Amino acid sequence: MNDYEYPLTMTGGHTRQQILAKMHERLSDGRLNHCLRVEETSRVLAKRFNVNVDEAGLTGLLHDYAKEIPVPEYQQVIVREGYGQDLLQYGRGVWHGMVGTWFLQQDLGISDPNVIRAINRHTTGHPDMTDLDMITFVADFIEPDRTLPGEIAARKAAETSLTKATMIELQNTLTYLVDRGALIHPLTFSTFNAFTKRVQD
Ligand code: DGI
Ligand code: FE
Ligand code: FE
Repeated sequence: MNDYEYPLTMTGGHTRQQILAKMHERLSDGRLNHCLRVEETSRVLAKRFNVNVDEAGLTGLLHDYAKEIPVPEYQQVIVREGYGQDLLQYGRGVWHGMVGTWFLQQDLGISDPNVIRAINRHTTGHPDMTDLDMITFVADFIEPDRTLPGEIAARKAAETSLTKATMIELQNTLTYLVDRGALIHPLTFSTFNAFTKRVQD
């Protein structure tokens, strides 16, 4: 079991035990364990690519905090907090990143801008993703329980390049969404285009 403590300035003053208790209220055991694996993987990637290990670890731990919040609660927040009507057509798959941070701020007072940004961007990506953003994005995809061919290829790429690993994940996600006939968020497309150029540079 991981037992990393994070600076209280980053956690809204909460200890690890308090954060885990709150996560337990919001998440199934399976998803909570996924979060713990993403935390671990994020810390490994942060050391490998010289990114702040506390920021990466805490982001990994909290990235899916809002994944199981009921749909009507999301719909209320999207309307009331001015996220825009357009976002309502997507589902929790898209909402739990960009709207999920609202719940993190409410429940735990998490406001570290780098942590919030990386969680906001962890599902769709963003054309301007930072190394921390890419670490969260990639760790989510390559944590040890992920064993599909695309995930294995991304894990291999992440030994040397966050950009290449991110690109593999974007290709897999887009293919998956197209095959399912799902609505694709504009950020998913713009991130894919931006990374198509980034890997060429
Ligand atoms: O939360 P996780 O399952 O660990 O991983 P994630 O945050 O990357 O979410 C993946 C889900 O989000 C997966 O079901 C695909 C979905 N998704 C990603 N981009 C888009 C999307 N769904 C829609 N409809 N549109 C997108 O652009
Ligand atoms: Fe997620
Ligand atoms: Fe996840």
